[in-house]
Amino acid sequence: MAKTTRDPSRQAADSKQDTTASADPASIHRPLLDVDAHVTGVLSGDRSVLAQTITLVESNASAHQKKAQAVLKQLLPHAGNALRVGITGVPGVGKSTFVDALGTMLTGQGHQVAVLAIDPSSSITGGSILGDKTRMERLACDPNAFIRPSPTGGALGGVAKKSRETLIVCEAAGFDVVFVETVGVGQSEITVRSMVDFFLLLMLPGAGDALQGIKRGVMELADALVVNKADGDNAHRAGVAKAELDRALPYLQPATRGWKTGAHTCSSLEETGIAEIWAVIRAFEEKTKKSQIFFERRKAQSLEWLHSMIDVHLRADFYENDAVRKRFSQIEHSVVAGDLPVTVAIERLFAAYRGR
Ligand SMILES: Nc1nc2c(ncn2[C@@H]2O[C@H](COP(=O)(O)OP(=O)(O)OP(=O)(O)O)[C@@H](O)[C@H]2O)c(=O)[nH]1
Ligand SMILES: [Mg+2]
Repeated sequence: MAKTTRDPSRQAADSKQDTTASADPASIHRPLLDVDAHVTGVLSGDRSVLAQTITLVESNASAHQKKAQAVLKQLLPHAGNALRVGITGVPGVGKSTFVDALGTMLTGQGHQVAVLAIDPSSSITGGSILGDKTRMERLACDPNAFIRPSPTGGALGGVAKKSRETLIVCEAAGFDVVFVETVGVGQSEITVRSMVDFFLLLMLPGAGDALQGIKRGVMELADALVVNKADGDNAHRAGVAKAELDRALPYLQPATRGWKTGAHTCSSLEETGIAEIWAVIRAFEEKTKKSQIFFERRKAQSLEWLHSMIDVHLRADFYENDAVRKRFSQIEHSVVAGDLPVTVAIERLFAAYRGR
């Protein structure tokens, strides 16, 4: 269990500045939670506290971030026990339908399933197209499942930071399988790859164009290539696409040392091939745990996270620096006008940043 030592001075400060509740409409009539209440609530699997804790973790307000860090620090020793599975693929390939089908199968077997979404567009538009609960109808009302749409706001790095922290919170709450869904349109696949154990690329059936403009690099991130919608008129085309992938796979770099990425077909709608894909995921887990590669990857991911967070913090610190901001537009102007070489501009900006 979590330590229950209380820090009255911090609690007082927190309650004074805390506006978490107003950010979450559902919590308007809820009392504010202190750090211990967040920790014990999450550890006991209380869904309402879980949702409030994720809201706290996602908040950008500095008072919330301080409190969130205190909560996360206590939750961390209880995290890490889930199998983390990333799902990517072009818009409409059936990611949510697939997760609904597989997730429902798993809760039926006694698993606790959490679904997180990383939506690269939310960092631009502030909207959240992924993790749409209506596309996961059964999981959305399954007591053994929890769906969290993508956090909004901030650059992809910021969204990913929040998602990683949300993952820790979900694991501490006892979820033993966590799916991370992201739309396959670029950088977000790499981000998700860096936070999951197994990465699955969903593809569309289509003879002759099995590669579907999906970059080789993305295919090389995947531990399984799955042709979805293998039903009705598409069943045959899905088989052809799989055969084509089978032929292409020997020429691709495998994503995980000691694991042969395979091609598979399934229908998320008719729920065929889903159990077989889960068997592949479990075989992967068993094999990579035995060879230690599973644990080595997790360690490498923690380090990668540390370094990417240093980047995020340094960037923010630089751009928010008063001296930098004061000089920024003038220097930008001079660079654009061709009056100032970029190298000199950098020297001046960093001199300002360092207070020289
Ligand atoms: N025939 C068939 N249709 C499917 C299958 N899986 C999904 N679909 C349909 O494809 C459409 C898109 O499915 P989603 O699960 O929302 O796809 P997605 O990849 O999550 O989409 P985004 O989140 O928008 O990127 C829906 O109309 C689904 O009903 C399948 O196995 N067979
Ligand atoms: Mg979706």
